[in-house]
Amino acid sequence: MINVEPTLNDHEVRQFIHNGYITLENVVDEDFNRECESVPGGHLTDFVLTDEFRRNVLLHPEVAGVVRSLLGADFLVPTSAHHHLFEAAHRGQTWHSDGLTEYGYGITHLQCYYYPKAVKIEDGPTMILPGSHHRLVDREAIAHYGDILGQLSLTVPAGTVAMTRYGIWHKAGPKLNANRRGMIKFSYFRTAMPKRDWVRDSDEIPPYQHAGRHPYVTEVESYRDRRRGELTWRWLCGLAEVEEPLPPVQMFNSGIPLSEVRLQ
Ligand SMILES: O=C(O)CCC(=O)C(=O)O
Ligand SMILES: [Fe+2]
Repeated sequence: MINVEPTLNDHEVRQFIHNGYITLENVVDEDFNRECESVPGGHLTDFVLTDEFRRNVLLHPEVAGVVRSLLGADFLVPTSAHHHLFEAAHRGQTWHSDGLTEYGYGITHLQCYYYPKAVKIEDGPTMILPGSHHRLVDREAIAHYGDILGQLSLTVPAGTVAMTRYGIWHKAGPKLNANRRGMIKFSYFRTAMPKRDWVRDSDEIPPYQHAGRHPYVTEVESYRDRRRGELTWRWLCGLAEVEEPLPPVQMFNSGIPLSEVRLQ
């Protein structure tokens, strides 16, 4: 099996639980980014299955290291993707979460956004709301929101991969120019119940530490967030008995177990 080393430690796993995302800036090689700039918009399969895409993006040691840390050893490697390509100026999407966003506290799915080209504020960056991944609501109920305190525009250098909890609220932000803005979106899935097998200083499981309130969170929701975080932490550490369907329910994504991937 291709060797993938975990890269996150206890603290970084807890930060991911709290924020619902992690960004790896400028990790993909410049030449490969340039190749991806001419990829057409829409559903992608053949390109995603190439050794080149796997080596440069899907199994890049930093990207796969995060996946290995959060989804365990034999995760499903994406076999399809969607290229969200915008050219004309537009007003931006409305806030939403995607597809069949999962219930439950386990981390079984990572949805990733890869930006082959740098994204500036006028290019219509993806916007996310850190910490929103447990707020499962009807899409229509959040679509009318404008700016939300704490929202983040992913203005990023070329070759950045943002890795998110599937349920995180997000949208494409308003775009002011006619330049190409691409984002290739793909998902990894868990196949086995978790244990604490990321980077560890000791075998003793440290308690969950709540990182405090996101800017839009008030008192009661804050202790709900703390509790949700604790439940996810315990689940990831193998302390919770709650079983989740593995791999989780998928709507349009597909994957191949890491143990079955062969690179030429
Ligand atoms: O392209 C983006 O920045 C986000 C697109 C998106 O979230 C969607 O179409 O579901
Ligand atoms: Fe979306």
